[in-house]
Amino acid sequence: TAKTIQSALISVFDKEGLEPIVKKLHEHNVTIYSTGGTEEFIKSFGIPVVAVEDVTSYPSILGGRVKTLHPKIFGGILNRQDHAGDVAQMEEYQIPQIDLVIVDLYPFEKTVASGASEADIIEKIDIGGISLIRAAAKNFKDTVIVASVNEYALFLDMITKGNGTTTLEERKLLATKAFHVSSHYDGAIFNYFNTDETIYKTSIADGQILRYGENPHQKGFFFGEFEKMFNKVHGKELSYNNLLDVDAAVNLMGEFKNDNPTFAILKHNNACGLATRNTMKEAYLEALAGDPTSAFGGVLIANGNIDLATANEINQLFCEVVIAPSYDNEAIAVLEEKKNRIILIQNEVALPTKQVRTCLNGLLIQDKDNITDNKEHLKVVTITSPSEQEVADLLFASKICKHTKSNTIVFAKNGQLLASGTGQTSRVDALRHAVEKANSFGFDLNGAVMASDAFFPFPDCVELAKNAGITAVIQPGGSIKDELSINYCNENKVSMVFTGVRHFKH
Ligand code: 93A
Repeated sequence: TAKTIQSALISVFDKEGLEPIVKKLHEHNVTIYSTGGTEEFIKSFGIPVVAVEDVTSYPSILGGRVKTLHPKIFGGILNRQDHAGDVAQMEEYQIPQIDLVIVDLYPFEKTVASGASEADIIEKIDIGGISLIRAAAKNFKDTVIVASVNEYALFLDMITKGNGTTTLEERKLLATKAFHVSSHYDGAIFNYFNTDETIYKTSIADGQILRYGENPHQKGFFFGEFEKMFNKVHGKELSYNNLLDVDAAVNLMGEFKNDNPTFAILKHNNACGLATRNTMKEAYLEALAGDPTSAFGGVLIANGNIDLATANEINQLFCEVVIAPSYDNEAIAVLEEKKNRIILIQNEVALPTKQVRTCLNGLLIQDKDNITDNKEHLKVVTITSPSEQEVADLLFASKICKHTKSNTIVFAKNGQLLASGTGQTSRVDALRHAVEKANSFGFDLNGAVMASDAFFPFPDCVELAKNAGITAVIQPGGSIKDELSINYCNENKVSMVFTGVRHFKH
């Protein structure tokens, strides 16, 4: 697949860095075709160059708007060398082969940034150059494309190594980079033109204008395929905040997919109630008991079918959204009694494995936290080991902890979330908050377990927990002062397990 470069079309706005390339091409006896300014530049090194006008028998017209846009040029780039028809037509129309295209586009973004007039900006929309790039990249089997100054070094390296030839893999790599250049270029043009969100909407399939963003004075959009994930059976339009809560709910409930009937109530993206029971109704009632105050206006999610008995209970609560994989018909009829209540049937659809958010003037992208703590992760670090029920509760609490805003402390007992401290700037505050909450709703924390999303830097957390009645603790471990927390637990008959996995969520 190694191909020798015998001819090149060079048309660059920025001439910098071109000299070593043309010299190298000349060494390999490459015929060079070029446009006005670039032609002059190459000539200045005493290297022979053929003007594009001499190939097309056409001058550059319309003030340079049409220079390379001609079948003799595009034919030379796009012809398939293993295609008999193409080969015959190249002969018939006297089209010269072009093996290599080097382009540096009109500097559109720079011109916009300079505050130039609209007319000047429009003139900097490159048409011929972008077409040369796309044509050569499309025909990477036969043609080499160098679409930006940034690829000069890579390209020089390739032809030096290949002694004037390139491999198919190299050409495909350059084509990939070329399409990156062309898509970025058109994106920049779109961004310049787009000042109205309605254009934005119609330009991206399935984009949706939300009533507003997080607050009424903020505009908001959702880009995604909501209908793939859910059948909306009833209720008002989902808001920006609803969508965020639904996202949190679905991710959280994903941890309990294969468990007994489990029900969760979320507020502000955190679980304020969650329980696993033998029936969905019991699970709902025990989730509600976790924090009946916060449940008002919450987002509800079940890991299984919602039956009539459960729906009758839910119906007594004012809630924004109910999500379940299925409902009995009578249950839907009951839930529909509230006009605005959003009822969603959740389909089995895989969620993205990456997470994206804006950061400064760019984006942060990361893998999702896809580790669920299980029995095999647990390393008992204390003299006493947790009982079987405690182990089950520790893993249960850890799943909730993973989906709660850091710093977080979660208390659980017998498959029920008793309280959590969420989104605090100190872990001790999260713990104090959780104790206070549990007490205020009448929970006895004796024999309950505690999960922490990250390690304890000091032994104060285990001490406060023990005093509140906690008998078993799950945490990642890894603090230089772990020993102090372990010693305290040993002296006070609290058992503790390390997972080695931190679950920050910011
Ligand atoms: O105005 S264009 O869109 N029309 C064309 O046919 C065309 N062909 C190449 N601009 C065109 N180019 C661009 O000219 C190249 O992308 C490059 O930026 C520039 C090089 O012009 P010169 O060699 O005259 O300096």
